[in-house]
Amino acid sequence: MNFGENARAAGKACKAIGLTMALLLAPTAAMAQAPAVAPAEPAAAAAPATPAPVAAPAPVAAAAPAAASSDAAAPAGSYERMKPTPGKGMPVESGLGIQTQYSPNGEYGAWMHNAVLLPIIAVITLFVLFLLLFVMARYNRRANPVASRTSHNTLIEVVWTLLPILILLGVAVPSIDLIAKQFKPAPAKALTVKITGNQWFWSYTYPDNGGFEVTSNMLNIPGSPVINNGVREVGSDPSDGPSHLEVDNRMVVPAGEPIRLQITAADVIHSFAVPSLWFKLDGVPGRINEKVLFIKEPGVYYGQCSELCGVKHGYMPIAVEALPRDKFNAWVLTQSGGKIDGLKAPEAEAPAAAAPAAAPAPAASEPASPAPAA
Ligand SMILES: [Cu+2]
Repeated sequence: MNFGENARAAGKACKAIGLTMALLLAPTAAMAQAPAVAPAEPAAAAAPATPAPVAAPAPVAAAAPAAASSDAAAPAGSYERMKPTPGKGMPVESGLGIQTQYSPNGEYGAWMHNAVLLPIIAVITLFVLFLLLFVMARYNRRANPVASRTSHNTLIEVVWTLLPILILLGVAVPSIDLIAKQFKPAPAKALTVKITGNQWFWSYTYPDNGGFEVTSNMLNIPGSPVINNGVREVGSDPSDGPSHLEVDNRMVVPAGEPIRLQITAADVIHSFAVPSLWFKLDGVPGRINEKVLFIKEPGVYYGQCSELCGVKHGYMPIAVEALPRDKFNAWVLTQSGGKIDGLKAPEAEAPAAAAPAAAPAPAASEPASPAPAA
């Protein structure tokens, strides 16, 4: 039995090594990036909560000059609130398992869950079940009156030592690889969005685009008690997604490029989580956590605060609207104080030319006090 205990110890040691490596790798990668944070926001006059009617018609007018100046790509360059695709980026009726993934890490993680972990655990469970039943049937007192006194078998002891090691290694390699990928810092040119969790809503700041801030509240549900005063009811706009998940002002980001998300909180710990984008990171007061978000294709993706944060914890959903770059730029220009001059994306050339056109509206670099939204 010595050998059996060794096997178990080896298994545990292997797991411990895997965990230790993971723990060592992850934070270093995250920390390496941390200090760069807190881009002194120009205290942009955040006029988000007030324009309740989601400014659906306004964008057209505001975006028009930008579209005109960015020459050829003009027609596609105006912003319109995106209507979500049913079943995409949201939970589905009687759904089981992981939501369909729309990021490279998400696809990797889902593959690991579906093709590595589930089969391994299924085989092990069935094997152990078979052994239990076999022993019960074959070695009960009636079937096997004279018990064997064998206590050692070298072959079987070697097998049950090596096999768990190999299985754990097989799990550890893709697992550590995935963790390393998840915490790979964003490229220097990536767009930055700062996310703040509040009791009980989210705010999104765009330091690269003039520092404006968007406040995001859950829409009220018809026939239910009012959750957020002054916010319209879900379904009152054709672009609304599911109740409990849809918000008045979404976090709008470009699709197909890495985005640096910096997450913090104003009061208690919140957690920014969007299952279909393989993204979950805590927002901790006084700290900034950072991770890269990459969304493969345009769409609306829903999530929820995932850290118990008070009575309305269940009423602070997350809606991420991923748009093609030109439409994202058009959206930026619909925001009071929104600018595109600091554009870091590869397609930066065209919008850079458009920047002067954008500048005249707000007062250049400083806080746009003459809130044009109202
Ligand atoms: Cu919360």
